[in-house]
Amino acid sequence: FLPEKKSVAIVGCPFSGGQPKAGVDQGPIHLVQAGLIDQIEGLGYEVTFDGHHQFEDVSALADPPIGILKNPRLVSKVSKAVSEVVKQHASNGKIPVTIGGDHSLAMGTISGTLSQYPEAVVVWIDAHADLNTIETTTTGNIHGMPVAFLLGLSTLPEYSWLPSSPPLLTPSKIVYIGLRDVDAGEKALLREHGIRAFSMHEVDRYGIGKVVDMALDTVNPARDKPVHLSFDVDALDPSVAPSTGTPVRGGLTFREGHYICEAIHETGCLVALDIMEVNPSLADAASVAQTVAVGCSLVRSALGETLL
Ligand code: Z70
Ligand code: MN
Ligand code: MN
Ligand code: MN
Repeated sequence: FLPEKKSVAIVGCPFSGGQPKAGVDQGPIHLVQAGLIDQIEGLGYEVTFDGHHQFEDVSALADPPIGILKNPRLVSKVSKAVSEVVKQHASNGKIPVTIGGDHSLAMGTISGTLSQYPEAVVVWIDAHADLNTIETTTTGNIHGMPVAFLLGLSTLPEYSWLPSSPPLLTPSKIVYIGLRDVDAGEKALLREHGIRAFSMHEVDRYGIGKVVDMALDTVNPARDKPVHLSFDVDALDPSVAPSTGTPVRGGLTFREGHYICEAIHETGCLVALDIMEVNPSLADAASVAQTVAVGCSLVRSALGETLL
C-alpha cells in the first residue's frame, strides 16, 4: 500500500469552528511560515502544497446549534471537503499531512484515509479522547467528538456523508496514547466498546517505548496495515507545547512525543498524518514560536528524520 515515491501533500486547514477559541485557524499558516515545506523537502520528499484550504464564509451559512452542538453544519461541510482532499492525495500515492486547525477536522482526514485504505488503523495522540457523542457532550464543542462520529456512535442527517452503518472506523482499529483529561461519559464509552487506550499512567509505568509497542500490537500486530497518525499537540505537556486551546498538565515530554512519531515512521506503515490544535494566539511570542517549532519537528520525525 505504500507509495513508491516519497511524496507528501500538505493539507492546510485554517479552521476553528469545532471549538470556541479564536486563533487555532492561524496554526497552519504559522507552521508553513516556519518553513515546514522546506523541512519536509529536506528529508527527500516531493511536497505538494496548493495553498491553505479555502473554507466557506461562515457568516453565509445559517448554522444554529443542533442540541448543544455548535457550528454543526459548518464543521460537517469543512470535514467533508477535507475528507475528499485527503482521499484524493492518498489515491495519488501521496502522504497527506493535514495541519490544523482544530481536531474536528480529523473526521475529514480519517474518513479520507479510510476511503482509500479501508484496512487502515488510527493512532490518536491526545490529552483528550475526543469521543463524546451528541448525548454525552457537555460543551457542544465538536472537536471533542470526532471519534464518536467516525465510529458511528453519533449520527445526524447533516453528517450523512460519513458512513455510520457500517462505520468506516471500528473500535478495534483505533488506539490512544497520552490521555489524561477524559470525561465520565467518554470513560464509559471506552469501556463499553473495548477501545484500547494508553493514558499518561501507562506512559509513566512502562515508558514510552513499551507503550508504543503495546499500542501497535493492539491495532497492527503484524505491522502490515496502513497507519493514520492523528496528533493533537495538547498531548504534549504545556511546558513543551504551550500554545494550544486546552493545555492539560502532566503531558508527554518533548522526547516522548517525538519518539511516538519516530516509532510510527519505523513501522513503514504511515499513510497519513495530522498535526492539530496549534493556536498561535494563545501565549506569548516565544511560546508560540516554540509550539510551532515542535509541530514542525513532530512532522519531520513522523516522516523519517533521525537523530543520527
Ligand atoms: C472535552 C469536550 C477537547 C481538545 C479539548 C474537551 C475536548 N472533552 N479536545 N481540547 N483538543 O469538550 O468534549
Ligand atoms: Mn484532540
Ligand atoms: Mn486534545
Ligand atoms: Mn477538558
